[in-house]
Amino acid sequence: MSTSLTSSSDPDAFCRILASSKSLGILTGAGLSAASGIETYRGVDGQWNHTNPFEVASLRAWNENPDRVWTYSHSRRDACLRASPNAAHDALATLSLLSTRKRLLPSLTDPSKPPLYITQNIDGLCRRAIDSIMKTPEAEEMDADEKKLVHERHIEMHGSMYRVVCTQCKCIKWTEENPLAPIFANDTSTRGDEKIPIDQLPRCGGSSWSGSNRYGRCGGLLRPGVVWFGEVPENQGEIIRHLTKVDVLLVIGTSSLVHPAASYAGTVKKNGGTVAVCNLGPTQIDDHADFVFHGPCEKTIPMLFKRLGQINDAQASA
Ligand code: BJW
Ligand code: ZN
Repeated sequence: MSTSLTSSSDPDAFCRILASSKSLGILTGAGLSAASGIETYRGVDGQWNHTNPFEVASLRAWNENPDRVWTYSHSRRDACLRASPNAAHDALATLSLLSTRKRLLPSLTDPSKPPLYITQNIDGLCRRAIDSIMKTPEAEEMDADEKKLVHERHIEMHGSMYRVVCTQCKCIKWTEENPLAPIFANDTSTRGDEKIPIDQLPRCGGSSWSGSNRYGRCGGLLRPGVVWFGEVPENQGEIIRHLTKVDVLLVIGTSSLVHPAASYAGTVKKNGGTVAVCNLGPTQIDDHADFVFHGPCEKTIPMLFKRLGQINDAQASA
């Protein structure tokens, strides 16, 4: 982004723009899950402060040291399985409901289409919040196609820690089984630098694999179904296709240091859209954003949506 704008932090001014959005996009990062107890990556309290990302989140690391990658992935996955969505996940998930969209986003070109929800997070907490809200009585007015769209327009661009991919037969499996291999049943912190033999790492067909060669049970080494540095993030075509139509982009809890997600705000600005950043503190893209709301997103997002509802209700009854 080349232009520098003077950003505003006026919630009412932003809510008026949000209320007139015809196509909303949401981009989230690790800060969204901080209040759920999941460590962010960067910053003083971040994962990369005590773990070298190139030892655990690159294809080279995987090829050289899959046990190190799995030990890291298991401990993060274990923490995420124990965590629950927080108030920011829940507030964003309400936009999956047709009734909420009609009230909060009355100008959407197609109210039956939920906002484009792109997350860099691999922790599944956004999806869990959406799944819970889709089980509430408010979701009953939505038909099967409308519910399907909610899932289609929720994109986990860096993959998911609940997905594993077999490096041999290439099968993809979604699982919340924990641990994925008996070796991780013991406290990993007590193992020190001891290497785990490759046949004790998660394998295709599970730990009781007994020699079949079948697809999905071939005994091959499983890898986490996440996107590492140097790999191409998922659904890029779809993201760019939708993003060019987005007129308001909410960028929540991301340092905006990792590409290509870091460039999405620029795409929206280039197309004349509005960008709002919600982050604990300053980020790379604040100078280019139209609105910046500093503070914990588990507070700012519910606050903005509450205000948006009040403004829309007042307008409707005027
Ligand atoms: C709160 C809060 C609260 C805290 N409320 N806020 C040089 C220039 C440009 C690009 C490159 C370059 N060198 C290499 C690249 C490419 C590279 C890249 O961008 N590197 C940069 C680091 C320089 N990118 C890639 O390799 C990507 N692939 C790629 O580019 O392919 C080429 C291609 C693209 C498109 C089309 C065709 C080709 C892949 C990136 C994969 C990232 N993977 C990871 C690891 C996941 C695996 C695992 O954990 O096991 O994904 S890295 C990590 O960073 C993770 C995250 O999704 C990602 C982004 O982090 P995020 O979410 O922003 O978190 P943080 O911690 O950085 O920030 C948290 C924020 O929250 C902070 O700002 C806090 O203030 C805030 N916060 N509490 C609100 N309560
Ligand atoms: Zn296999």
